[in-house]
Amino acid sequence: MNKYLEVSKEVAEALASGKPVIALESTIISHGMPYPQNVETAIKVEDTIRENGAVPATIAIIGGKLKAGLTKDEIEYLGKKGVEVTKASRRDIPVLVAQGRDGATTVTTTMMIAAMAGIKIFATGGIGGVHRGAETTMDISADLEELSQTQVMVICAGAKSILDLGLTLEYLETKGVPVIGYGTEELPAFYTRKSGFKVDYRIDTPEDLAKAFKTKIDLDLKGGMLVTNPIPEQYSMDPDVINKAIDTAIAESVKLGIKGKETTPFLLAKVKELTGGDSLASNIELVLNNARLAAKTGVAMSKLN
Ligand code: PSU
Ligand code: MN
Repeated sequence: MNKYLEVSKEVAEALASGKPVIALESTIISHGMPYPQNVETAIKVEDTIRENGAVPATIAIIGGKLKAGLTKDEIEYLGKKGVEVTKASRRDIPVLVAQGRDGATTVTTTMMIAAMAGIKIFATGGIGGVHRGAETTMDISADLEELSQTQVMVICAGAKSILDLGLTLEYLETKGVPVIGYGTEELPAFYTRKSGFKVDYRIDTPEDLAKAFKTKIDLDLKGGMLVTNPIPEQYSMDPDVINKAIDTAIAESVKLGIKGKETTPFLLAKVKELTGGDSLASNIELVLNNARLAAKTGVAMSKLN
């Protein structure tokens, strides 16, 4: 494994001395936002994690290496290349690594590489899930399988209603993944604080999040924990505006016959196009909010033994 894994000096030193480290994904950089906002946000997220007492480890596949901890130049490189970088899920790793290629890591592959490096907590925007119409397309994100087998806490703002949120929760229940609401009983839906669906448990402090996940690790229960952190009120969007955009985007993807790994990036780009700069601004703020919570939870976890 060490042959393929490359942990940056800063991240390796932090892990060796028991300092909290927070993993970050790179698909959000290459596929999630336009350049240069993607690079600016990625750097701002790293700074936010440092300001809150932890060390950031942005994860990607570069030149066939599984990297935990990127330089600013590497972040700039991924951000500039954008959607030309392969969106890398679990199935993509062997070929990309064998051929010395680049890959932008999704929630799935970020969890995998974080776990290989010994990182326990990962902050992002939104996760993949069960798509609407999955009863015929079988389009279910590999993120849900990864949450069921890899021991990393994922802190997100819920999932966008480009997905079937009810079916996504059912799938996570079947797979034994605890879904926590941070300060809420309701599953947030990324741009909005409400979805109409309940989470399994409400937890109100980073200390209690850390304790719950530490207990899962101590019990040797495989799989992760999904923490859903609602977007701050002042940045949340009008549900009617966002849901209308989502419905239009889905109708268009069906009409164009979009399939497989293209589905999520297509829907995300379309929703963004339809809602203009508002959704980008909200997206950036919710990621920063998740980074803050992840760093605080990491600090709390490093105090437990
Ligand atoms: N949902 C979002 N923003 C994202 C993604 C999903 O709101 O950036 C990205 C994440 O990297 C996630 C991936 O892991 O898309 C899921 O893709 P798929 O549905 O193809 O599994
Ligand atoms: Mn899919």
